[in-house]
Amino acid sequence: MNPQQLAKKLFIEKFHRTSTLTTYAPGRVNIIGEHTDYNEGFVMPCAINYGTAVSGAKREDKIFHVYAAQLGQYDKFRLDQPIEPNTQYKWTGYVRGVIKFIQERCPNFTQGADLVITGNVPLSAGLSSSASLEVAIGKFCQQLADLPLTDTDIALIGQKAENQFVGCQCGNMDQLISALGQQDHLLIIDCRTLETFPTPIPSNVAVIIVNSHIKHDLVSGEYNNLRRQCESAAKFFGVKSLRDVSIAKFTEKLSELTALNAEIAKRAKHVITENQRVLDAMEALQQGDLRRLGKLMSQSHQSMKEDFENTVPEIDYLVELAQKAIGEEGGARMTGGGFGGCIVAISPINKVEQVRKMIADNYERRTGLKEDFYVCTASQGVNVC
Ligand code: GAF
Repeated sequence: MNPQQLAKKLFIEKFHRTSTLTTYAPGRVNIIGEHTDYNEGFVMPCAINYGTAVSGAKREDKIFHVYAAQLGQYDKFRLDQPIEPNTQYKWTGYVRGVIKFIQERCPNFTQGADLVITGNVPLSAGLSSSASLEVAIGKFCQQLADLPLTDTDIALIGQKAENQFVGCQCGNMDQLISALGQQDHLLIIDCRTLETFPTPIPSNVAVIIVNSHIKHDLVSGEYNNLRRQCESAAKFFGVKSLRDVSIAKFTEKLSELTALNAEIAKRAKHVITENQRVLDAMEALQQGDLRRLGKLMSQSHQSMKEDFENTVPEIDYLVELAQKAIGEEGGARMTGGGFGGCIVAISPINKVEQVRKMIADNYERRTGLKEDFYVCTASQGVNVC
């Protein structure tokens, strides 16, 4: 049963009536362009065939009564009073935060509802389960009260909730791809202008995700700290964001910045070169040049490992194994915020079993952790079902 069907079924069981509205938003995997979104640069994610469903119906009052089925937990709050965090359960921040910032845009939104949330995005794996929840909730509210919000508005409200309500200073990639993803396409996003460039995934190519099972949690200080370091680097160059620093300019000023703060220089190097890699990867993909795409992915991983310093040994090992099995006809790298989570690999379809076997034969033996292996389909963004 998919999450949409399950959410509808659970709604009947928990609230003893039939739901009238169900929304679904996918998680994401990022092919290349890591930590570039909040530097107003470029990213290349696709929405995946795992997501979060919200199913519910209006109430007569102004109360939201929410059941999170995967956790067996409830939350209840009024929409006609200031929305405050519920510190008991972390997930409630994604729901309450989105509604709070919807109300900032649409102050008359006080329509109550009963709803059930469920999903199948692996949690704390760097596949954006939280962004998919924010976007699914945002779409649910938009439909519930016919609010004048586009899917892009919903994505940006989700990001704001995460920044200002939950406390993670994330960029806009995860929410935008969850809202705007396209079937069988990667989406290159200009995170400054919000322009999107859908690019078809060649039919002989598989997008593989491997979960390392090293848990990653973005609210933990590291992510916010990396973002602050990037902002300091932008200040050094006298620009609004690192998007505005060319590789030539960076090279010219590198020794000066390194003398000032070597760590910040390394962070900047990753972001500035990664932006260029996304643009090069777009070209490689359009030309069907998997070898070049693979090389760029591998450079991206090296850059995270050496300069952004957000990989962990288990992830490095998974990348090494996948790359060994794929050879030069594709590539592998860590995907998402870092410090654990998943790797993504682009491989010819006829090599998928080799990759699976290479990892199954070695990863657990070395790390004591059993990986999860997915071949994913690029999916449609948020929808009503
Ligand atoms: C996380 C964040 F939520 C994104 O905004 C992005 O910065 C990503 O890490 C790294 O590319 O998923």
